[in-house]
Amino acid sequence: MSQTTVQTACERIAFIDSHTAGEPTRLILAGGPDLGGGSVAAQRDRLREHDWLRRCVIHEPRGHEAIVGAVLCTPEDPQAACGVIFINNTGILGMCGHGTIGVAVTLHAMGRIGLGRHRFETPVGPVEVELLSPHRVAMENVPSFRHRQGVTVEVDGLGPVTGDIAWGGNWFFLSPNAPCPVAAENIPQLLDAAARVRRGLERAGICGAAGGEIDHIEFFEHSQTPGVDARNFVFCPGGAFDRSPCGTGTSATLACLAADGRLAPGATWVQESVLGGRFEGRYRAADGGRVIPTITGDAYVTAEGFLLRQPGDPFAEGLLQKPEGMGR
Ligand code: PYC
Repeated sequence: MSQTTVQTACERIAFIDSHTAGEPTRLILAGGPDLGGGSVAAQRDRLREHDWLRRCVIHEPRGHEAIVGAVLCTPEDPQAACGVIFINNTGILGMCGHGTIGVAVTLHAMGRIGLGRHRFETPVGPVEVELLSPHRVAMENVPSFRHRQGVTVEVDGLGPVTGDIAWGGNWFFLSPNAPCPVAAENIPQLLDAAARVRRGLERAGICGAAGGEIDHIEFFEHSQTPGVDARNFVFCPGGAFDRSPCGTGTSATLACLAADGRLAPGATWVQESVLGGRFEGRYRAADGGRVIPTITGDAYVTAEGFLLRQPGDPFAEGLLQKPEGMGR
């Protein structure tokens, strides 16, 4: 067989890609900056100082706006299987549910973890995963809660839009008031509406607890599909939409359902994405009205290799088609 690898000098970043219910995760294994040791939160801060890695692996031409990256790092807790820092096209994510499922399936495909229970350390706390099969993962998320119920925001072109504000590892505004059905053919309209809602929240100074920026907007509706409770559309911070039902968004949904007394602890909620991928969610009650959500979903590895940075490449740190934060 002829030589098929690049022979000239390049910096190499080792990665494995996966998708979880259609939403991509790019696990970065080697080739990034030295993050030192300590807590994963401290390593996250160091990663932020070396933002070239995020820009290189997420932005075009090596990535695209829907990719969530997961930078593998050393956990502080010796019991944890790994540390992981999630990144996207705007910066560093607190948590990422579909990404956690993707990382678990990828580490298993690499032979680094077996079936069964494992702990991953994230900057916002430890997350427990249970690998139920080589593809199916139940992920126990960080404590989630509803912060405010029935908040109405004035939105350009849409008028008043009402929703709940909840934490599921990221801040969400969850609303049943989409201007059109939550359906694949309406994705352009849903993207536009969600971006407007986000701007409306910013303009009105509406935040999560402790001033947390509400950077995810979720529209939802009841599903007509037997065995599915709801269908959602999740708008992500950088202007992309989540192809999956969104693990942190489903966690925020569970927190709202629990607060309304509409879902009992341990009962299953089937959440479908605008593209038809499904997660199963359930929760157990925690202190202070919080819930501990468990999100179960399937992931599959899709590619492995090296991202290359050849000397002289003007886009070695990615191509910003639009200034960061302008995707909405
Ligand atoms: O699954 O939590 C999630 C997520 C956040 C952003 C994209 N996916």
